[in-house]
Amino acid sequence: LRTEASLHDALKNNEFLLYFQPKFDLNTHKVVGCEALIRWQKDGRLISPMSFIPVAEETGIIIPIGRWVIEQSCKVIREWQRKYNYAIPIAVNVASQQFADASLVPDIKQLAIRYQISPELLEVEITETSLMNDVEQAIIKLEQLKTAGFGIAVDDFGTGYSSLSYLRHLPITTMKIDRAFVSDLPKDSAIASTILMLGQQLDLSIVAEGIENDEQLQWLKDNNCVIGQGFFFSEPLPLEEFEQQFISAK
Ligand code: G
Ligand code: G
Ligand code: MN
Ligand code: NA
Repeated sequence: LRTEASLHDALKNNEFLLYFQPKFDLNTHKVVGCEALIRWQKDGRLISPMSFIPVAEETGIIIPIGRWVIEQSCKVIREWQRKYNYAIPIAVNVASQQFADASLVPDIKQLAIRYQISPELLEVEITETSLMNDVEQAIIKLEQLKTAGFGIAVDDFGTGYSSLSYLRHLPITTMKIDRAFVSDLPKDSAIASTILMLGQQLDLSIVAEGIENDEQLQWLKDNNCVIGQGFFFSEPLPLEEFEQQFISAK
């Protein structure tokens, strides 16, 4: 049952885990980062975040769950440095309500200090829609995160209703092209081209999501998109598999 009580128990009983999806340099095919994606392991089955994140948001339990995701990611960053001398940024998804909560910025800063990780190695992914809920507050909060050195990505870009004039004032470092627009490539490329041009004008790093085939990859390379993720390269993987495939083999 996806109720607040069952999510609370899941946290207490350590039933959540993170999968990691690599992000690649599209030209060199080197891993340049990864995205942490939560799963719920319940009675031997993996439950997708799509079926519990909405309930978690409605009930407010997304705050401790989101904090758990950030803490786990900090631990992994630290372990990769310790075990493999390996450092790539890990991106965590921050839900709308979690972004609005006053504890987010102090929590992230405190966790980065506790795990002794360099803040550039932690990136927050915030959907365009969450940012536009309250632009004035978003600017204040993003300034705090940026000043502290964390990476800031706008997730699912193109699906919300950004005011372009506000976008200019948001201290973001990365824009992620929503996979809906990547899946239209190469045939329908108007939106992807526009986002890429906008990102280049604003001097942002652009990540293409949901790359599934070589035609999409070719179009993105031809249009100067440098970073991407998607099933074409790798699905999200459990920690050990990510380490085996992308770290220990190096
Ligand atoms: O991993 P998957 O593709 O099944 O994710 C489905 C959705 O759940 C995506 O929109 C993704 O951003 C979201 N999601 C995955 N992990 C987290 C998380 O840790 N926190 C939040 N808020 N959303 C997540
Ligand atoms: O909303 P967000 O961008 O955080 O969503 C991440 C989700 O996208 C993850 O659940 C992941 O499983 C999914 N995903 C990652 N790569 C691909 C892909 O190439 N195709 C599809 N359909 N989904 C993908
Ligand atoms: Mn994301
Ligand atoms: Na996204």
